[in-house]
Amino acid sequence: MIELSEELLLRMYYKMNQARYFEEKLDDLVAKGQVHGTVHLAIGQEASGVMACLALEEGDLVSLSHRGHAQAIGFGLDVNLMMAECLGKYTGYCKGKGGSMHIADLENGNLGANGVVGGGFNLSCGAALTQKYHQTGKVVLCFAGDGATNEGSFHESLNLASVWKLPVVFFIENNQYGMSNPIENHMNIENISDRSEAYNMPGLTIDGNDFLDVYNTVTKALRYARAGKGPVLIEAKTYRYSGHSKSDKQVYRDKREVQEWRKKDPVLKMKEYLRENRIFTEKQILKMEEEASLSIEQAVEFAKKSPQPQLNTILEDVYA
Ligand SMILES: Cc1ncc(C[n+]2csc(CCOP(=O)(O)OP(=O)(O)O)c2C)c(N)n1
Ligand SMILES: [Mg+2]
Repeated sequence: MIELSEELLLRMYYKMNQARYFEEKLDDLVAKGQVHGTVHLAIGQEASGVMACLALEEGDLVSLSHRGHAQAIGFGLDVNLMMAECLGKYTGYCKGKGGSMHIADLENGNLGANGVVGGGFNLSCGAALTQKYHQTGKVVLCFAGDGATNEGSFHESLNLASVWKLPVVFFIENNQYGMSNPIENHMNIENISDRSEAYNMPGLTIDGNDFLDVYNTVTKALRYARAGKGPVLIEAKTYRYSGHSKSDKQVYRDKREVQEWRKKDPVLKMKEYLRENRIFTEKQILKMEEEASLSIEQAVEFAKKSPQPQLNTILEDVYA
């Protein structure tokens, strides 16, 4: 069991709430037609997204999935710049040209969210090879969904990462669906972590709604990879309450299933833990929630007031 300081626990709770509020707000803005392009919400997946990143050390790198807001918030991205990007504003991380699925910050080690399912595996291996070659002591945390582990890039990347003992942790958020397809329809195994056996690397399945399970497991995996022992595969079992993206009517699942998962809500579970262990007063808990909520209100203000990209910048930052 890893010791957690009060300061870290407060930061964890703040960030979990920030991720929840960010997405609830974004959902609102989508409904009002203020967001261009599609958006993938991870409401219900906050413990896996946020906590995995909080286990990282300064200078470590991350590659986000297309459902990456909670992951980005955990990694420490500025919610003002994230919200501006989602609203297509020039002050956003990619000057408003990328949107929700392309929030990247290369200078600070965020290799980017990725609209290509499974697109982060190879990028993460490349970045991990760089770390190994230059002996930086840094590790890459690679996020992806359950569906992405059926892509060829997953298998190619795990194979090479194992052969070359790359410092990378593959973190799979198994939210039980790939779009409208339940997991039992797209893979014939119980645990995705079993796939690690084919590549002779450690594979672990954890409760992705349990903040401590996520934080402790990722911390240990990062230590392993940092010590030069090679990659690790982690599967975090979790659930998304919202549809796959903004146009999803969710006819493929029973409402009762969503309600069952809501009983295991990661933010509420963390709150219960703080209460039961009497780590903080009710006032301190509430203060974290209020501050998180306020930061998102301010992010929306910032984004709304920000300018649109000018037409003459349309060819800037074009790579191909
Ligand atoms: C290469 C590729 N194939 C298909 C798609 C369309 N697509 C977008 S999200 C998605 C499902 C991905 O499922 P999963 O990896 O479980 O992630 P989740 O959406 O559940 O977070 C698909 C098929 C895509 N964006 N890229
Ligand atoms: Mg999925």
